[in-house]
Formats: sequence, structure tokens, C-alpha cells
Amino acid sequence: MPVTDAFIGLGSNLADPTAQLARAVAELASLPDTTLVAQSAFYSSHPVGPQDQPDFVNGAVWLQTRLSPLQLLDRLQQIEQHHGRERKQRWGPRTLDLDLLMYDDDTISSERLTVPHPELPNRDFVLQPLLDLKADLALPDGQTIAQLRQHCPDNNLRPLPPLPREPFPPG
Ligand code: ROI
Repeated sequence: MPVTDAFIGLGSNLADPTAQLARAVAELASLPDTTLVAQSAFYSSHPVGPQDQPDFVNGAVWLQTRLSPLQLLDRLQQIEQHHGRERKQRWGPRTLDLDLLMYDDDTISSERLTVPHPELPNRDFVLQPLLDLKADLALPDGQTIAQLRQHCPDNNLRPLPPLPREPFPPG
């Protein structure tokens, strides 16, 4: 496989969401045949779907990978499982959601995978992190993420303060 740009959305609203996302970013960065190009800020956002659940923490990462879309999907689902993900309620709370948002300029419509992610144009908590990563990013049909961001519903997106770095020097 050639090296391909892939964009992954991260979301959590259970069990210390910020820590869930930070761990997931490290796990994505250590996938085989994959490098982490950049990670977005993390944002809090009001839930889309049932409102009787905690706010979410959302972010996104830009990967370069030799994994195929389905190999990458398998890896994302493995990481979700390791974070104790249970698929109980549709649109309910979750410890970790990893969505393959975009894979190169590919359009994929299969039983397991739809790329670009079908809800991407409607979600500020996906579009804003993507803008952080690549300000001129566009969908395969040419629509820019920046244009979509201007027209999408408001979920009260708020940037979270950057995570503290490990102390240096140690001790
Ligand atoms: N709402 C927000 N704000 N962020 C998410 O990541 C998210 N993920 C979901 C549902 C439950 C649809 N709502 C969300 O899967």
C-alpha cells in the first residue's frame, strides 16, 4: 500500500473523557505502518442526540498510513474495545468513539464503512478539529471544511486548555 493521509475523529463523554482521548492519540500514533502528522486541540461540546448525557470531549488526528481503510477500521475498533466501549444505546454516552472521517480523496460506501463520514458536514465538533489540522482541507467533491464549518449547527464548542506537558526535567 502507498502512504495515505487519513483523518480520524475522536469523542468521549464517559470515564475521564480527556484522558480517554489523550490515550487514544498515543495508541493511534503507535499503529503499525502509521505516523501521526498532527493532533487537534480538544474541545468540549454539547451532545448531539439525547441531551440527558454528559458533554463530550472531541478532537481529531491526521495520520499517514499504509493500512488499507478496512485495516485501519479494524484497528480503530480494537482501540475502542480496549477503552471499554460498549454499543448499548444508539446516540448514547460512550467511553471512546473513533471515526474514520476521511481517507485520501476516497469515497467508500460499503457495509462496514462510509467515507467521508456521512455526518461530517453537520458536526462542528468534527469540522473545527479538522480545520486545526489542515486549514485548506476539502472533501472529495471539492467542498472545503472551512465552508462547511460556517454553515453547520452550533453545539457550543469550547476549546479545552492544552494538556500539561510532562514535567521537564523529571523530578
Ligand atoms: N455529540 C457530541 N457533541 N460529540 C460526539 O462525539 C458525539 N458522538 C455521538 C453522538 C452520541 C451522536 N453525539 C455526540 O456518537
